[in-house]
This record gives sequence, structure tokens and C-alpha cells, in this order.
Amino acid sequence: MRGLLAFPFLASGVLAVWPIPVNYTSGNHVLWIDRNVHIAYSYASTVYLKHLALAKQELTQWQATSAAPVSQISDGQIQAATSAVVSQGPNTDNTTWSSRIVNNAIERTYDTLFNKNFVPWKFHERFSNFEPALTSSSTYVSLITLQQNASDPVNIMKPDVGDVDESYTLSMTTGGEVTITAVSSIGLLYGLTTLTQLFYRHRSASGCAYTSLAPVEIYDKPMLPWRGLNLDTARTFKPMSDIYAMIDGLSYNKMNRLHWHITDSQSWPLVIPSMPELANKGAYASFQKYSPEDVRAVQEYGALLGVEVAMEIDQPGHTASIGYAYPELIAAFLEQPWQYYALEPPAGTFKLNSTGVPEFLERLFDDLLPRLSPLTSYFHLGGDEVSVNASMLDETVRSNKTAVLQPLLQRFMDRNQDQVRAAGLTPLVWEEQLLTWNLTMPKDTIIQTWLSDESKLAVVEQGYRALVGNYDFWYLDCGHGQWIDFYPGASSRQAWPYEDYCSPRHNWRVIYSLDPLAGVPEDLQHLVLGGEVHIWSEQTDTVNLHQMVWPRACAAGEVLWSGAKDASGRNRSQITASPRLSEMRERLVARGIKAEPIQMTYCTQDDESCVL
Ligand SMILES: *[C@@H]1O[C@H](CO)[C@@H](O)[C@H](O)[C@H]1NC(C)=O
Ligand SMILES: *[C@@H]1O[C@H](CO)[C@@H](O)[C@H](O)[C@H]1NC(C)=O
Ligand SMILES: *[C@@H]1O[C@H](CO)[C@@H](O)[C@H](O)[C@H]1NC(C)=O
Ligand SMILES: *[C@@H]1O[C@H](CO)[C@@H](O)[C@H](O)[C@H]1NC(C)=O
Ligand SMILES: *[C@@H]1O[C@H](CO)[C@@H](O)[C@H](O)[C@H]1NC(C)=O
Ligand SMILES: *[C@@H]1O[C@H](CO)[C@@H](O)[C@H](O)[C@H]1NC(C)=O
Ligand SMILES: *[C@@H]1O[C@H](CO)[C@@H](O)[C@H](O)[C@H]1NC(C)=O
Ligand SMILES: CC(=O)N[C@H]1CO[C@H](CO)[C@@H](O)[C@@H]1O
Repeated sequence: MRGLLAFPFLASGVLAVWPIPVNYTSGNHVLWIDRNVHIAYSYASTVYLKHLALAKQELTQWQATSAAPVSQISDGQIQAATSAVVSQGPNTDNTTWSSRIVNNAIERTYDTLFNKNFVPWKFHERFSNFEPALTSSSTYVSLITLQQNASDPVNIMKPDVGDVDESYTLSMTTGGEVTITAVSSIGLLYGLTTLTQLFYRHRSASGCAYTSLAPVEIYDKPMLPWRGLNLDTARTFKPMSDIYAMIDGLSYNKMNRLHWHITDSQSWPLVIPSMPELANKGAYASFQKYSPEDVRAVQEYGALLGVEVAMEIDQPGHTASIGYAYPELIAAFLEQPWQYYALEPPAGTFKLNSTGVPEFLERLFDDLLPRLSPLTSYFHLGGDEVSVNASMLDETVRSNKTAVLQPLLQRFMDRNQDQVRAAGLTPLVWEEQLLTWNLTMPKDTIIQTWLSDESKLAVVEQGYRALVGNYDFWYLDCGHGQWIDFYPGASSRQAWPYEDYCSPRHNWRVIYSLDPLAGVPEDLQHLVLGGEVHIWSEQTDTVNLHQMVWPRACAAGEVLWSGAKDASGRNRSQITASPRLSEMRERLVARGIKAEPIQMTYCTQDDESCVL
């Protein structure tokens, strides 16, 4: 019956920004916004006004010409252009990364507010009159001022941990003035991202969006600098459109790293021009390859959205796909039974004492790394799940003894480290290289943990920098069930109900409950750089990729950006996070990302019942 009464407009008054800002205040005044809003970009104290039409025109021009011209710009030119902008103040120049980042963010702000927004009916009582009325006296946001307090570092398109100040402030008055300040262009991007989360689409006032939260004051900055997703494009191939959409999703969540697990034993989709046979024989199919231009395009797309791409070539294990082109480099290549030599079919690992393998790696990295280094500071050397059984079949070694294998792995690592560093990149490795094999590495090597919380602690206690990603919490593939088939009879009965090794599925609450800093003494916390959620892809391809990742990855995004604990030091509450995450899910859907629902509509319409 309540729906039939003419209820006055009910201001919801709940700020549903995801991830939650460091601190904020909000009110319950209504403001409108439409396409006539001006976005003024003030850079190093000079101001210029920018109308939508101009932003559109620029973007179109930029899109028409993007990949080629930018790839020809050298670091020196970028540096020169950046200092020129600093001394002259801003203009519509789109040749520097800083201005491209901000122009892209402005264009996306319009697109999100007016084209990819949603009506929040799911978050109000059924049939309630929750929308404000647009009248001739309604107040509009007429001006959004972006103020960048400092010039970007010259490596804004490939920052090292700590190089970019990602903080921002956002202020919105009841009179409709919006000011976003930030130290960097990425901070402005994040401020604009937050701004879009304050506004909703209106059912009947087309071309407008509204907020009922003015005035708003927000101060925000990340807790941890490395907030990533590990995407596996080797078990199954992902088309470019999926990778772009994934970067969109990461950036909406203020996540800033895409770890691209591009090759594995099952396939080698990466085209290496100096060794064409690698992908010609190692890809699943001729149309499932990433060209150098594709890789560059992914990097550029990421750089514009603050998402740095760290590519991984996993090795010495996980390399069977190299054997299709270079069988002489791979021990236990396609050996059966595969489960003696690898955790998944097919078996195959680099021979650890052959001269061919270092020569191959030298050529591979000489080809690949100089192409990656203009747009990244990182390269992942892999190193998980080394099989000692495979080394028994490796005629250059014929041993499974730690005392024999350890020095060979150390030599392997030393060579790889030297070449990666010579290319100006910082290496990442999986935790086994340090914790199982005790390899010695430069202390700034980033050690990616996955096996336990204890490994994270062991890494930082040794003075190395750690990423978290405990598979009991942050593996998004878990709980999907087995992909292995079992023979009828005992084998099948034993395996019933065919659960996978890391079952059950880790729902968002489990993901949300992992505190990256838990158990780490205060003086070592600076060594925890952040973490990554992982989407291993035995059973995830273009059809279900986004459902598998979103919105569960948002939960990790908030833990990494806002911290697992609230300002009073308590674990963040699921009860307050859940409706906000549901709204975030609606935003992702409105932006074309097929994210799963968090709760049934009954729960989001009535925020009291679905609680225990
Ligand atoms: C938010 O936190 C910052 C830094 O701690 C502080 O300077 C600012 O006053 C706070 N703002 C609000 C609105 O609480
Ligand atoms: C930028 O500078 C203004 C003062 O001019 C300050 O109020 C604001 O907090 C600064 N923004 C950030 C993100 O540091
Ligand atoms: C190693 O190979 C032997 C057979 O040579 C097998 O019995 C054993 O289970 C294998 N070890 C692992 C870890 O698979
Ligand atoms: C590695 O190969 C060299 C050259 O063939 C050989 O002398 C050495 O014994 C091998 N090392 C191991 C551990 O097998
Ligand atoms: C090494 O191989 C021998 C002989 O196959 C086996 O008995 C032993 O368990 C293996 N050691 C390891 C660490 O796998
Ligand atoms: C590495 O060190 C740990 C702890 O000291 C030890 O248990 C392990 O056996 C060592 N592994 C190797 C390969 O030396
Ligand atoms: C807070 O979360 C941690 C896991 O990060 C858990 O161990 C702890 O018990 C939780 N504390 C409370 C009071 O629930
Ligand atoms: C407004 C503006 O400077 N646009 C430029 C953006 O970049 C393209 C390609 O370099 C130029 O042609 C435009 O003039």
C-alpha cells in the first residue's frame, strides 16, 4: 500500500563510493548535471576552460591517430613536452601522457554520467518515489574545476611503486561548484571516477543525472600502491576487447596493475618477431595470437587509465608450449603420465643445464623487453611449481637433488635478473624462487606470494618486497569444479563430487576478509606493496570472464585501496559494504561489464532484513 501514497522525495543520503574514501562528509541536497557542464582543467596554476564539444573533438582526433604517433615518441621528447607544459601552463596539447590521461578521463566522465549510468531503483523501497523532480528552479552543476597541484613525474605512463601520488580531494557545494584537486593526473582521474559515482540516471529526465548528496567533501588516497589482477591468457585466449574491458573495470575500482600471464604450458599466444615459430606453433590457433601492436595497445590503454601492465613469461616450469617450436629446450616435453612432471598437462620445463636455454632467453628478452619498457617498469619472471621429477628426465642434469638443482636455478635467475634489469625493468617472481629454492636476488625484487599468509611474512622478514594473493582467498577460479575427466569406476568415485584443489568458490566476503597487512609487524609493513587477485583460466574464457572476475575483484580492490580495517581499526563491515558493492555492480553492468549480482533485489530494496 505504501507505494500508492504520494511519498515525498526520499533522499537516500548514502554515499556509495567504491572503494570507500579515506574520509568524507555528505549532505542531502539535490543537484543536477547535464552535458553543458564545463570541466576546467587547471594545471600548475594556469586555468583553461574546456567544453564538451572540444573534449569530444580532441578524443576523436586522438583515437584516429593514437597508436602510431605515440609509439614514436621517445622518452626524451615526452620529458621535453612535459616540462614545456609545466612552464607554459596547460593547453589542449595531447602529446604528453599527462594531458592525454586527463583528457581521456574527462571524456569518460561525460560518457559515464550521461551514457553509462543507471537508475538506482533497486536500492529503494518498491514503488517508492525516490527520484527528485526536475523543475525550473533546480540547481545544476555548471563547473567542475580540476586542479593539479604539481607536475606529473616524467614516467607517469610507467610508474614505479611510490612514484605517483594517487590522492585527490573532491568538493561539491550545494550551489553546484565542484572542485577536484590532485597532485597527479592519475589523482584527477580517480577524483573524476569518484564524481561519477555520486550521480544517478533519472528515469524521465533524459540527458540528466542527479545526486542527492550535496554538499560533499572527500579526501582520498590509497593504502597500498600495488592493486592488481592477474589475467591468464594462456589456458584460454582472451580477445583484445576483453582485455580492454578488464582494464576499464580495474580503473573504475582504482586498481592500477594488470599482471598479464600471457604464456604457459598450454599455449604461447605471444608473437615474437625474431622467433615467429614460437607463436606459429605454440598458439592454440593462428587467430589466437597477440601481435607486438596488440601488446602495445594494451599497454597504452592501461597507461591512460592508470593501469600498468606487468607481463609474465612463466619459467622454467610452465613452458611446454615452447617445445612445439623448440623441443630441444624442454625436458619431459609432453611426457606421460603428465602428473608426475607437472601439476597440469602438458608436462614440460626448461632444461636447466643446457646452453640452448640461456641463448633462447637472451633472444626472447632482447626482442620483447625493449618493446615493453617504454610503458612499464616491471617484468614477471614466473618461477612457480618447478618439477624436480622433470629434471630426472632432463639429460643435462639427470637429478632431482636439491643440492644439484639449486645452483642451476640460481644461475638461471642471475642471468634473467641481469637481462631484465639491463632493460630498465624491475623483476617479479613467484614465491617458490625465494621460499622453496632460497635463491639470492636483489632486494628490490618483488616476490609474489600465493601459497599462504605465512609466505607473505617470510618474504618481508627476509627484507624482500611482497605481493599478497593467498589462493584460499584471492584465486577467483577456485570452486568451479574439476576440468579433468576421470575414468569410470574407482577413479571417478574417488574424485566425486569433482571438486578442484582450491574449492570452495571464494565469494566476495572471503575475498574481503583477507587483510594484506595482517600479522606483519609495523616496521615491515612498507614491504607489503599490495596484492593481486588471480583469474586462472582453465574454465574461464571470453564467455564467462567478466562474471568470474566482477564484482568479486572489487572486494580486493577496496581492501587494497581503503585497507581491510576502518578508521577506528575494526574490520570493515559486510553489512555496510554489501549495498555499496551492489551499487558498484550496477555501475559495472551499466558500463558494459557483465558483473554478477551480490544479492537478490529483495535485499537491496530492504537493507535491514538480509542480515544475520
Ligand atoms: C580527512 O583526512 C585528512 C588527512 O588525514 C585531513 O587533513 C582532513 O581534514 C580530513 N577531512 C575530513 C573531511 O575529515
Ligand atoms: C592541492 O592543493 C590545495 C591547496 O592549493 C590543497 O587544499 C589540496 O588538498 C591539494 N590536493 C592534494 C590532493 O594534495
Ligand atoms: C615422480 O616420478 C615418480 C616415478 O618416477 C613417481 O612415482 C612420483 O609420484 C613422481 N612424483 C611426483 C611429485 O609426481
Ligand atoms: C652441466 O653441464 C656441464 C657441461 O656439460 C657439465 O660439466 C656439468 O656437470 C653439468 N652439471 C650438472 C649439475 O649436471
Ligand atoms: C628423487 O628420485 C629418487 C629415485 O627415483 C626418489 O627415490 C626420490 O624420492 C626423489 N626425490 C625427490 C625429492 O623427489
Ligand atoms: C631453504 O631454506 C629453508 C629454511 O631454511 C629450508 O627448509 C629449505 O630446505 C631450503 N631449501 C633449499 C632448496 O635449500
Ligand atoms: C578481523 O579480520 C581478521 C582477518 O583479517 C580476523 O582474523 C579477525 O578475527 C577479525 N576480527 C574480528 C574482531 O572479527
Ligand atoms: C587539440 C590538439 O592539439 N589536438 C591534437 C591531438 O593530437 C593529434 C595527433 O597528434 C593532432 O593532430 C591534434 O592536433
